[in-house]
This record gives sequence, C-alpha cells and structure tokens, in this order.
Amino acid sequence: MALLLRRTSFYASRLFLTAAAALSVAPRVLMAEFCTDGKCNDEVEKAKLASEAADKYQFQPQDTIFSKIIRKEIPADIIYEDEKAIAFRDVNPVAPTHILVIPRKPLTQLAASTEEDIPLLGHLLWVAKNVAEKENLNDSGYRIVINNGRDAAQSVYHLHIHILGGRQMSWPPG
Ligand code: TR5
Repeated sequence: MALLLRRTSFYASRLFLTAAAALSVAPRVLMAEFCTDGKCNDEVEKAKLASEAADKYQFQPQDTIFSKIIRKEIPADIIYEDEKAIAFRDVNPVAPTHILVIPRKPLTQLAASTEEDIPLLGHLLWVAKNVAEKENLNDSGYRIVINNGRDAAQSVYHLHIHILGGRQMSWPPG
C-alpha cells in the first residue's frame, strides 16, 4: 500500500511538472525549450528547434525556464541547492537517473563562460560528482554531458550539466 502511494505520488508529480512545462510558454519559436507537442521525440525536429533556440539565445542572457526554477516560480524536483548551484531531476528523463546541475548565474552556455567562471565551472562538476554519489551511481558509473549550441542540440540556453545513469550507455552518442 505504501509502495502504491509512493508510486502514485511520483507519477502525479511527474505529470504536474510536465503540465507546468507545457503551460509555461506558447510561441512555437520557443518550443525547443519546452517540447510539449511530442515533436521533441523526432530527432530532426528537435535539431531544428534547437537551431532556432541557438539563433535566438546564443550568448544572450535571458529568462529561461531554468531561471524560473531557480526563482521557484515553477515547480521542479530539486534534490540539491547551494549559493551557486542547483540540481533537479530532468522532466523528460532519458535514463533511469537523469539530473541537471545548473549555476544560479544565468550563463547561457559553456562557450559563454569566461576566466572569471573557472571556480563556478569547477563547483558545478563538484556538485555533479556529489549528487551522482548520493544517487548511488558510483559503482555502476554515470555519464556527464554538456550540450553546447546548435550541433549539440542544446535546447535551454542556461548552462546545465546532465548526469545520466542507471543503464548501460553506448558510444558514440547520437
Ligand atoms: O537539450 P539540453 O541539453 O538543452 O537539455 C535541456 C534539458 O532540460 C532536457 O533534457 C529537458 O528534458 C530538460 N527540461 C526542460 C524543461 C524542464 C526540464 N527539466 C526539468 N524541469 C523542466 N521544466 C519544468 N520545464 C522544461 N521545459
């Protein structure tokens, strides 16, 4: 019974987060950030939308969905936060464990970082390492990914580190 309740509340919270993401913006040009209509399962469409997002946002600080999560304006399954970083579960997981680590500072992407961000970049990796450990991924292993720009299909222009684990991965990535 307790397990059933836990499962139900897990799926209810996932549904809520997905709905919140879907409702948060309408214009198609922003779809790369929100992927609400199922098109994001299509790799070609995904790349096209990511390319639109790159044209619009690359190198320009802007108010992304992640800024809203930082300000707690939209709900997210936050599992860690400190004065510089925040980690939360990806709403569209591509692995049994899929967590995003982001800086509070609105850096659009890795390529937009400067020398002054060296301590911040180190901190983000440190957080990712600790979060992965807490998620019991150390023995099995995990993958750290940063998608940067159009060709990497970056869709949200707020720097983020993906932590992926809980299944065997293949190489090269798609
Ligand atoms: O493709 P890149 O590397 O830019 O990764 C962006 C990631 O953000 C994707 O894995 C999305 O699934 C994830 N994402 C997008 C939204 C979102 C999210 N993760 C947690 N919560 C989210 N909300 C509330 N809204 C989103 N649009």
